[in-house]
Amino acid sequence: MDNVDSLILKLHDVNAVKFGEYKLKSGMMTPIYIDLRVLVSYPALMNQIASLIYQKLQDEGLQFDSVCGVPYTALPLATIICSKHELPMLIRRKEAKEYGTKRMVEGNCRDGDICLIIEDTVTSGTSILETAEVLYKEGLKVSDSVVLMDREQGGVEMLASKGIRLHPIISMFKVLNVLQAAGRIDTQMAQNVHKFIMENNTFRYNIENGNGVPVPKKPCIEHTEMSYAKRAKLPKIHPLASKLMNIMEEKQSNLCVSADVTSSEELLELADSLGSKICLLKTHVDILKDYTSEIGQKLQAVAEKHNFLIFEDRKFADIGNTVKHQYEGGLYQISSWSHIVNAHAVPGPGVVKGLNAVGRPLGRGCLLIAQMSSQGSLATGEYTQATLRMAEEHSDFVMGFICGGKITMRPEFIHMTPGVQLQTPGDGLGQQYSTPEEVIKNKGSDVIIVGRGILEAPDRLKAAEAYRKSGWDGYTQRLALSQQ
Ligand code: 5BU
Repeated sequence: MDNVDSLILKLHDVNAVKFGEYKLKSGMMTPIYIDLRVLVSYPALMNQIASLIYQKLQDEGLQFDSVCGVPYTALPLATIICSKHELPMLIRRKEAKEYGTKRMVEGNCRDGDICLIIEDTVTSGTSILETAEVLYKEGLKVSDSVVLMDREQGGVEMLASKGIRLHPIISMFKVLNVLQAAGRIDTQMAQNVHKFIMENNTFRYNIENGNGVPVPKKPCIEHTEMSYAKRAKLPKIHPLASKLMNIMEEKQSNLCVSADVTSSEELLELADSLGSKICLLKTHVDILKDYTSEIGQKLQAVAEKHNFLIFEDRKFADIGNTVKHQYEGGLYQISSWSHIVNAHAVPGPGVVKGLNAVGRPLGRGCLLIAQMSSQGSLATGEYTQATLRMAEEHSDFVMGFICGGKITMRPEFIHMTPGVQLQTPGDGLGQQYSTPEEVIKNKGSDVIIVGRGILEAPDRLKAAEAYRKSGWDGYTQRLALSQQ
């Protein structure tokens, strides 16, 4: 059992993590309550947490001149860390003194110094922001904050929008996983809490329970949509998602053509003729009737010529060891030529771990299938949420999702949506279509995936341009709407 797992169990033992009906500072009722104030009675636990926080700030390579704990719970934690590692500390007063200097911060504040904030638990991020604002008034800068527990309710995103990077050590989903695996809570409780967190994320779009179609819920905290160019520069973004977003911005295209053709010649011709219109080419290599090992290399050359990426829509769904072979070997050797692949979350995290072992050293990325466009799809509700959680726990390889629309407000993840056409309602085989405008502007997705809307058009190039324009218009309108 690793350090974090054993800590979670100990926190549960001392009632620092409780389940029931509790009221948060905001007045909101919650089925899970984290109260780390009791920790001062458990010195060994205090030391363990202080070590974890110090480890985190070292792992992240954070630069700072002083440390400030958010009063009161994080104050003794900051004290232990600063004392042990001889770091200068600052104390933020909760209330100004009645006499003397009336200062709100104790300790030496030098203009322009960077102060690292330490916090025990984050919900929306407002406590950290309040502390940062007091520090700003003293001329200090705050760029990073380390928190032990992240309730995953929008704190990371809210603070990022204010220029503070939050580095959480333990997510609420991790707490649920560990406690459930140890038999401390049952599946029903884990699901209830999970649902609560997802539905009360102040920055995340809500996921409707019934059919899994994400509906934009007005965020409690104003959120400004970020441009692809801005998202490409986020510190935690997957390098390939960053590259793709830069391509999208440069080519003004969020169009992925689904090259569902059965001859290699047609595939290469399609890639070359539509290359200038697309950011991504999606393939089903196993439908080619004349596949040869040069196809991958030839496709790569066309992708380089027109500056787009390749996405093999392989939909891996087996145990880690098998997908490793399927990705790397066999006839198609997918990992050698496809920048991106996708996978179902159904097998559990092993599928991502297996793909990661092959793909990450090659700089590849993976999309998880969180929702499907086909009628009656089972990838809805709880399943979508579990997929999201898996992506969050493997964000070093998972760069985004296949989904119907935006399912997370984390801007480093990219959303790609198939089932897009300008006209047809369906294909008689269960495919369901939405328009580019609906998918990008209303549902908040990033990339439209279009197959037959372009392939079956009398003039493929003209159709690709119509989809490119429509998708891009949806994006610029969405940006404009969020800035009003
Ligand atoms: P269409 O011709 O635009 O309907 O093609 C859609 C493509 O996207 C096709 O290759 C499908 O295999 C793929 N697809 C999809 O349609 N729906 C999904 O949920 C997923 C993939 Br995942």
